[in-house]
Amino acid sequence: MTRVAKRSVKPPARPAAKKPAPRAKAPAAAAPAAAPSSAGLVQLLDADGTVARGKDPNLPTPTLLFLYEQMVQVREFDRRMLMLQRQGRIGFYGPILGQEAATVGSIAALEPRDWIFPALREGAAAMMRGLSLTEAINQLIGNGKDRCKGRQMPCHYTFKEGHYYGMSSVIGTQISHAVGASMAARIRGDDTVVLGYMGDGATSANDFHCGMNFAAVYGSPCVLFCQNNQWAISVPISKQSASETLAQKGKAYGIPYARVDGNDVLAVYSVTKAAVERARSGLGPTFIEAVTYRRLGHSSSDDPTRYRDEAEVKAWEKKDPVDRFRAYLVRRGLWDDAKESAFKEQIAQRVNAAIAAAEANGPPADETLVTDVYADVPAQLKEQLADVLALEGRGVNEGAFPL
Ligand SMILES: Cc1ncc(C[n+]2csc(CCOP(=O)(O)OP(=O)(O)O)c2C)c(N)n1
Ligand SMILES: [Mg+2]
Repeated sequence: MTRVAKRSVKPPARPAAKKPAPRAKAPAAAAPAAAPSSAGLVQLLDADGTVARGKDPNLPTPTLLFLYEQMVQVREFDRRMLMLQRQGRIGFYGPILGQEAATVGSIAALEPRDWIFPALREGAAAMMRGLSLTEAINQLIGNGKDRCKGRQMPCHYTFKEGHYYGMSSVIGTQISHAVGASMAARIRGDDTVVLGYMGDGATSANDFHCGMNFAAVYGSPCVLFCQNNQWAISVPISKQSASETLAQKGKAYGIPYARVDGNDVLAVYSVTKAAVERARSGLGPTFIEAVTYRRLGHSSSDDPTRYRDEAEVKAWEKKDPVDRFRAYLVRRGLWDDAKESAFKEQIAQRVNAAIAAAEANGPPADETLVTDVYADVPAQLKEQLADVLALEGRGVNEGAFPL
């Protein structure tokens, strides 16, 4: 073994340390904000569902009803899926309660040919694009009819025909993917627009910088949409960013930006529509911050009562996006109690039927463990599969995750 010789010479004397300049006092961490700044906030619907004179975008009745029905459907789907998780019928679920307007309103602003690159809470987009509820539940269960054959985390739907890109758990990655896909569309010469989503937490990720910068420099035909739901698991927005708003980050990159009340579906739809049209007409990207609130836990594995105040949640319940929009529809004579109860009954039946259909599907075949990666399954994988098959019926690891 070679030994490192001891130093025989003295190390040079260090230059006399300069007295360090007094450090600026670190700002005290702001308390989790119950009421985010209202700077530049676009709002059309008041808390009670009234639209100020001259501000009503006057959307056609079928569009208004579509927005409302989708919001109600996703809320019911969410409620039922959380129940299934609590009953052990699915392993995990990420709810969107409180964010229905931000999700539904922005997706509805696209044309069917446009692509969606979702973040954590836009599963409703796949269903709005035609993924059946049964297929969505197949994915949550990870059964044999799941397109991903149980290889993805629940809620990571994928729906190519609906131009819905499979979500990645790795926060922020989809931002640069969305920008890249929009560039691809432009190079191909079509007028597809890409809507890329992110949460407030993703604005601290490298991909946010890469995506925003690239989109700005190349004038990519995309809309980057941030659902600022005030929390990134247990980290409040006040510890995520020192900017007054997230929208203003667009300014630094040279991207036009907008800040919208994310619990106001009319405002979300209108702002996103304008941004989509801008992108489609070759005027480049827009960054949108939708100010909203995640009313439940980050996921079914989270307990938000451990890190946030219930009073904050209660304050946001009063800004409920579904109640607010229903009040608007009722005022316009487009909705009433009879329609509400008939529709809720219809949705409940639709979800019940979808659960029953999905639960009737068996698990993926064992063989699928080794398919889809190589054109020809390599020998060592064949061998491992044979070992797995040999365990079948012998009660080994039955029903338990073998860790
Ligand atoms: C690169 C990366 N870092 C950390 C995580 C762990 N993680 C999962 S979700 C999440 C918070 C995301 O917050 P936000 O972007 O605000 O989305 P939200 O959940 O509020 O919709 C974190 C930190 C991750 N998945 N990927
Ligand atoms: Mg968040």
